[in-house]
Amino acid sequence: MTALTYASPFPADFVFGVAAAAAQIEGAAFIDGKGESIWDRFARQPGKVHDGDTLDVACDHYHRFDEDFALMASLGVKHYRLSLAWPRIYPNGDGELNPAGLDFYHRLFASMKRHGITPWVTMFHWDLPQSLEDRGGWTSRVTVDAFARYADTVVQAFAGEVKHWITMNEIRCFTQLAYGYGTKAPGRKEPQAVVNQTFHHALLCHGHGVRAVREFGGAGAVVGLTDNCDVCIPVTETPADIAAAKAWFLEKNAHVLGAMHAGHYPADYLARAGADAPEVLPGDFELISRPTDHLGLNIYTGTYVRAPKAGASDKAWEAVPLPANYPKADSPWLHIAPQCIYWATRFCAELYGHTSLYITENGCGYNDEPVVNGEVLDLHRRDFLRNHLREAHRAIADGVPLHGYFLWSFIDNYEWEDGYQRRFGIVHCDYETLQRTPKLSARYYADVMRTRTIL
Ligand code: PNW
Repeated sequence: MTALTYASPFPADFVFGVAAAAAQIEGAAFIDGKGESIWDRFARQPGKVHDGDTLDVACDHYHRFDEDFALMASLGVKHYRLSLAWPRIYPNGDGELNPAGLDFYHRLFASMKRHGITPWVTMFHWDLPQSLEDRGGWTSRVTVDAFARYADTVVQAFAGEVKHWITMNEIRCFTQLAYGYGTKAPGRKEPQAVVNQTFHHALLCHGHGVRAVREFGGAGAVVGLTDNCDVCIPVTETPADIAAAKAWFLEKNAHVLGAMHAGHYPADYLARAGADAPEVLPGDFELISRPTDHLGLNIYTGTYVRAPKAGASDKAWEAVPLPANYPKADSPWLHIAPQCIYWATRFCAELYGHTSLYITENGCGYNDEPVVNGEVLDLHRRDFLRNHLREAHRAIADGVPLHGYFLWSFIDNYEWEDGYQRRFGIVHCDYETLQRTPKLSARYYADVMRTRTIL
């Protein structure tokens, strides 16, 4: 292989795609037998979601997927990461199967095929069936057993249509943020011991997802987790700051990536957790640490880290607080730090030996992006993409096994507790008319995908 230089195109087999998730775009929340999800319930509780926005209609992708895939194809999109709505397939999480749910996805995959788009399918992207939450949700092993059955069902049903599987999306968001901080559905504020147990159950479900693909996925099926690892960036790219960032990365990601890699919870994680450590049953880690084919990373931002001044601290690292005027998107957590792409992928390869990495999400959310004379001039998003793609390119040039990039998101959608006000799409959605209008960033990304070059 000839070396990649600053101006070279991305490698010929590098995957460019776009991403979305069922609950955020499908709508049809109570149609054709779909059961209630924890987000359907949470959105109706006063004060939980911006403006009380619900998922009932969203982008109405349920009825408009053909139009959406035609638009994707016209932009040259060849890979689309989507998720399956568990409550569409098992309205109560377990028990009775809803054949109309499977039919919907068969029709959707057929449309993708007609439009020349390859599906990358996430089994679980946060829309837990409410019935399972009523029985303990992620705090209970009932959910693990139900997920095992659901994973078997979907892999068997779609083995002919889907070859790229992702088990879970962002474990931290539906455990720590949902059962600890309470900002995401179901909005519980449990003690850390309970939260740690929800992490453990999510890891078990990931293992069941891998098992299901190995058993039923058929020839050529591949599977991995999508993690939103905590990301750090060395303040200066000097050996001392890089070593500090690496130590920080190991510590912050010990309970998901570290545990999966080691085949047990790392000793320093157990020491920090103390009495709050999760309960582990015999056989759990055989499932959790089953080998995968790839690791997906959702990367949006990062923490700056440096080596402490000599004698200043007994820690190996020091986090650097951001000044108040540091640039950010409208999502309050989304500080703009493009090197997050480079360092997250590089550390995953170096620390855990991953040989096939994908950015399964990267993007930015803004509030006011009006259509003016038929255009949304989102130069801010064009810049964001450009700068982050540059860091993906740099990672590849440095030998990091980064094989693809999925932009979040194809279309503006339901941004969870921020409702519809926060727009992440390269396609604008008018929530009254449901009209789709590609933004300037869509034209930009189309040109990048076509030329495989950062323009
Ligand atoms: C991801 N954070 O969520 C999700 O996978 C998507 O469903 C979501 O729409 C997208 O990113 C944009 O938010 C995140 O606090 C939520 O750092 C929160 C954080 C990161 C990602």
